[in-house]
Amino acid sequence: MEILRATAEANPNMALIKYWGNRDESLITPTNDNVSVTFDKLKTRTTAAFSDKFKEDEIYVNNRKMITPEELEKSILQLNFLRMKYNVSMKAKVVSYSMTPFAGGLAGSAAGLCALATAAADALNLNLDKKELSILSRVGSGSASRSVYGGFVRWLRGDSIDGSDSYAVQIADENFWPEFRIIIGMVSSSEKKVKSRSGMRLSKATSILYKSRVDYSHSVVNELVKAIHDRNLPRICEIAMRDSNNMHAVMLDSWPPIIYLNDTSKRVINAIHDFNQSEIKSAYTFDAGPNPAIFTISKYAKEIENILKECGIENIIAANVGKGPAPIEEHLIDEEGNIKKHCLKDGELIVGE
Ligand code: 2P0
Repeated sequence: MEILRATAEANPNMALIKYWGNRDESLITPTNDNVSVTFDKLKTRTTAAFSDKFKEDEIYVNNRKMITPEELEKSILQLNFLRMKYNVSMKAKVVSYSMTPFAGGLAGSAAGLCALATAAADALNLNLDKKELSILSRVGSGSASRSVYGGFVRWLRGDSIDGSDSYAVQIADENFWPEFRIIIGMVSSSEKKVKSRSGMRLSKATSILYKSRVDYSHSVVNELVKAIHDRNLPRICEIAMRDSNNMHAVMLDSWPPIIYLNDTSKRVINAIHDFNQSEIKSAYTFDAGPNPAIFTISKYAKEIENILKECGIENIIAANVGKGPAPIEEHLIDEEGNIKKHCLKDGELIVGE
């Protein structure tokens, strides 16, 4: 029986204006437009194979079969959406290798669900345009909708009830600002206690500040887009820091409160403000975890790395602006549908027979 397969790699992204809550959680349509930059480290490679001989969907991530409903949820939601929308009946086998630490608040699901959407659409020859690919990525994981583009990206919240106008558009491509850097400090790679999706739900339902966050982000998003076009680092950084602080204030204002920042995160916030004293040259931002990501430009990158070290962070990843998803010839599933051996060696994915 025939097997249709394709492989893609996708990069993660880091938000400058965050997504934190949905208009409709089943469709993953955000309450506010949000903006990110795609970066060129911690990518995910995924092979998707479809065949009538597969009896059920099987998902493998980093050489481990996903078993629990929680582990399977995002991929299965995406595959079911794809089957319904594009009239496909075949089950899928998915093999994915994520070079992102699992659920450490490091946008791992963005690269993962964008790579799956890209590979699955290619395997089925759907010829999706970027808008359709962004929507398919979105229903797996909201932030994945932004990884369909390299460079700086805006995810439109849209207004329709079916989610058809909620997708990503590119603000500037990956070559627009070669000096821009994203420097990530790995404070923790352990599983986060409150998953983003349930945290967002709780904030939207209980935070008194939530509505003002939505109004505020709406009021500032066009200015951020302009600041990116102008390569206005101080303005970009101020908006990004204030948005991160605003989101974490909403998290703390949720009931019961959600706290992702730890003492190291707070040391980084203070150290960056010290570094920015005479002029804003960098910005911290935190997702649903304690790991800081610092936006800056190349001439300050070494100083930023030293600041993170002084804050007690040893594991630092310095990334450039990255590109959108790309097809890969080297599959993780062979022609018969068997998983090929694969592992990471010196930062490269080695694939055997
Ligand atoms: C973001 N985050 O804009 C925000 C900021 C976390 C904080 O998108 O439901 O990976 O975990 O798959 O899209 C994290 O959530 O969603 C996220 P889930 P996603 O990047």
